[in-house]
Order: sequence, then structure tokens, then C-alpha cells
Amino acid sequence: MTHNGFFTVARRMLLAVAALLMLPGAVSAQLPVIPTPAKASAGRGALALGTATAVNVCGGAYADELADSVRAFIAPYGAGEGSVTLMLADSLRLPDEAYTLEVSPDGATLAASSPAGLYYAFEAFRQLARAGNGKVQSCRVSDAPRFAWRGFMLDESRHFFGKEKVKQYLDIMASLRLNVLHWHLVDEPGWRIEIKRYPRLTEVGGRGNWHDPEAPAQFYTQDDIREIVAYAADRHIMVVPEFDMPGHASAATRAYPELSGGGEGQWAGFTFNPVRDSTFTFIADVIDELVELFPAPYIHIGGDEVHYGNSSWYTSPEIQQYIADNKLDGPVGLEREFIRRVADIVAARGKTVIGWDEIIDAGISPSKAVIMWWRHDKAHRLLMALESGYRVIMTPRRPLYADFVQDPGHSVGRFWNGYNRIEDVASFPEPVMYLAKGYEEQLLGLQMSLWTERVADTGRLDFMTFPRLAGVAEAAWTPAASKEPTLFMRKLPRFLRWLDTKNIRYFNPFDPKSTPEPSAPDKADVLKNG
Ligand code: TNX
Repeated sequence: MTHNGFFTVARRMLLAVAALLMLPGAVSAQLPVIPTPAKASAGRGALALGTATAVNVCGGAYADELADSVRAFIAPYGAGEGSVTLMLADSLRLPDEAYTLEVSPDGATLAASSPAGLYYAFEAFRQLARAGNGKVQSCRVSDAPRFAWRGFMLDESRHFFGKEKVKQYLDIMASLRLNVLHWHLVDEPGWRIEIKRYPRLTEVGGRGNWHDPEAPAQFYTQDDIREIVAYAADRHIMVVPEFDMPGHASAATRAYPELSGGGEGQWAGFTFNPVRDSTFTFIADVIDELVELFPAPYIHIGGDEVHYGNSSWYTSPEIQQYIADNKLDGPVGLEREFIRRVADIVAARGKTVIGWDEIIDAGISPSKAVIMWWRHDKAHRLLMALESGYRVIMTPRRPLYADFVQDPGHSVGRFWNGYNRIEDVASFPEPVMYLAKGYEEQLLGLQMSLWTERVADTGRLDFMTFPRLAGVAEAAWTPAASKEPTLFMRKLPRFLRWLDTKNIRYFNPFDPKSTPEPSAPDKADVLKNG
């Protein structure tokens, strides 16, 4: 081959590679943005941000408000040039949460038809700016989420972490365009939310945690809750409280023993008394206060693992009489009736019920309830929920429970025929999508759930959450066609460096030895297949 011939072939190959890079999936992954945008392409040059960069607004109060945050963000980068324009307009006809972002050396335009969309354009812009240390690389991004529900569940009953940690997580969630905090505040070890009508819930029920039943009471006051809810709303995150029942009720029944459904030892008061009207009065009163505190359209009522065999549902004459009088199908029928009664209480307050996948059997109208599928080993429950017409949020233990370890060498956490690597989190839900075929519209979204029996402090909380939280953002936001697992992993080191600046104690999947497991109390260990 002549020299010229060689160059012609080389040039053609380069052009072919360049053409390939124009494919939306391939190029979007090149931009240092997590989650990977639906469509993106990189251009030449960069916009230098700084005090001389003009910030222009076109479109109303929210855009003005965001412009202040943009100014505050870019000022520390130095001199700068060009402009940043924020456009918020219905006439752009972008779907809710969608945005476009165009950057050239002269300026950047962030555009959306919804405040959330404009906010997400800013979050993507911020990631690009951080990556270039104030120089934003030229690009075009056209982005919209795959799922409406992009969540993280935090269990603060088993262990309590407090306001500052929750706010830090909300900041990081916002950067990742996650939009739901499912807050598990009520379970066996502790009741963590002040309810004015029932002060003993926090005075007595707030005492103790999973590894230390004698620990002083820890809980959120109603002012704390309002503060967190507002902080989340500023970041376009909805907070959904969970009031788990009729099981997992021990903290409440410790505070008010008359609510107990029986049982002994560790099972004492694990369920509410399922037949007394006073139980339902209590539940309605609590829900009234929850409705006041949380503007979200949902209330999560739990419904998981009722284990009534350990309570007195089979033996108590009062309960047996009720079952007979109401011609219920034994304790199983009673459990279903309980869930229906609570669902009615929630519906009467204009909210939609969410429950764990056990509640499918209660027979609530699909228009009135959303199912959270969690039992990965019972894939048919996902199908059943969809076939029955329910909207579904997916959080199967494998791979979306963050109390599973992320490295086979770890000694605290869960395994179940394996463990949950970030790669598997980010690749979800592709492996289960065959089950949802034909029902895609009913999939509201997905979430990572962090149960904290084995998470006693914020060090381990960070270690279990990060970097997998970035994986769940990729799973929930990025359309399947734009996902590329290898490129996602290549973007991760930058995310880890950002976590360093926040003093987050993450697990480093590229160099596990560099991030040893934080220490844990004696009671924390490995749980297998349970
Ligand atoms: C099952 S997941 C539970 C939780 C536990 C979790 C992990 C679910 C709906 N219920 O109460 O914390 O396993 O141990």
C-alpha cells in the first residue's frame, strides 16, 4: 500500500469511527454525565465559566430563581466569558422533567418546559462544569427520564442517621436526577416520627435501635420533617413516608400496648390488633398527621411479612370470633381485610396507597394502589401485579437492595445466591423486562432500598449506598438503547472523586482493598438467603 493509500484508508476508518460516535448511545456516554443522557453528542471547544459569564433568563419566576443558583455556581471559577441562558417555556413542548442543553464556546442554553426539566439541565451542566474545572465542553444534549419513579428507600427505624445525613443524600440524589425518597420511619426497633396525638410513639417507641434496645430515643420532630420535605422539594424530590402495618408494628405497640396483636418474646406486639375499631382509629389519626406533613400523593402502608403465626391471630378468642362473624378466610382473609380497611382510610384522604407485593392479594382496586415488587425470588408476583392492573415500582432484593454486600470479601451484609454489584444495579431492569412485556406502561419506576439492620452508623451507610446510588440513577433514568455498562463504569471514577470532596465513605469497586469495610457492632454479620 502506498503512503497515500494508507492515509485514505486511515481517513475512512476515522470517519467511520466518527460516524459511529454520532450514534446517540455511544456519544452520550462520552460526556461525563451520570445518569447517561438519552441523547447527546460532543462538539469542539469549551465555554469558560466565571464572573464575566452573563446569565440570561427567558421564562418566569422559577427560571429567575434558578439563575441565582447558576450565578453562585459559576462565580468561583474565575474570569470566564460568554453567556448561560435559561429558557423555561411551555411552547418548547418538552415532556415533564425533560430538558435540552446546548453548549458552544460562546454560550450555553438550558431549556425545558417544566421547572424539574430546567433543574435537571442545570444538574447535568454542573457535572460537565466540574469535569472541566469550569470549562464546559461543547455538546448537545436532549434528555428525558425513562421512568417517573426514580427512588431511594432509607430505613431509619433500625438505625437512625439524622437530618444532616439525609440532606446530604438529597443533594446527591438531585445531582443524579433521582426524585423520590421513600422514608421507612416506622418498624420494630423504633418509631421515628413525632405524632402529636400520640406522644408515647416517640417517647417510648423512639427508644432503642436494632443493635441496642436501650439506646436513647431518636426521632424527627414535625418541624424536622417539614424542613426535610421542603429541602427535598427544592431539589424536585418527593418524600413518601411509610407506615408499615399490620406487621413490623412493635415500636408502636410498645408505646401503646392496647394496640398489640399478641405474641411473645421477640414477636410481642409484632402486629397490631387486627380486629378492634380502636386500632383503626389510631391508624386514621396517624395518617391524618402524615397527610398534613407530606404533600406527596402517596402513603406507603407496608403490608410485608405479617407473620401472624407468631402473634395471636390463630389463638385469641377475640380474633377468632371476628373471623367467624365476618366469614373471613382465617387469618389470611383477616390480613387482606386489614389492608383493605387501611387502604380505604388512605383513599378517603385523597391519597394513593403503596404497599409491598404481599398486598396484591388484598384485592384493592388497581386504580387505588401501587405495588412495590421486592421478592426477587418470586418473579411471578411482579407479573401478577401487572396482570391485575396495578402500577408497579420495582425494588427486587437482587439487585436493588443495598443491604446486600457489593464484594464477595465483605463480612457484613446480605448474600442471596450472590450479591449486588453496581454493574448489576445499573443494568437493571433489562434482565426482568421480559416479564413486563406488554405492561411497560404500568411500570412506574424503580428504587434502591437500604434496610439498616446491619448498618449502625453513617460510615457504613455511605459504604452500602455508594457508589451504587449512581447505578440506580442510571437504571431509572437512562433509556435501554442509550445504556452502555462499560462506559458507565468508565465515568464512575469521577463520581468517586466528587464523593471524596463530600467526605463520603464509599466502596471503590475498582480497588476494593483501598476501601476496607467500616467496623460494625457485634450483632452485625452476614445474612444468607433470608
Ligand atoms: C425484608 S423488604 C423486609 C425488611 C427487612 C429486609 C432486610 C421488606 C418489604 N421487608 O423488613 O429489613 O427484609 O432484612
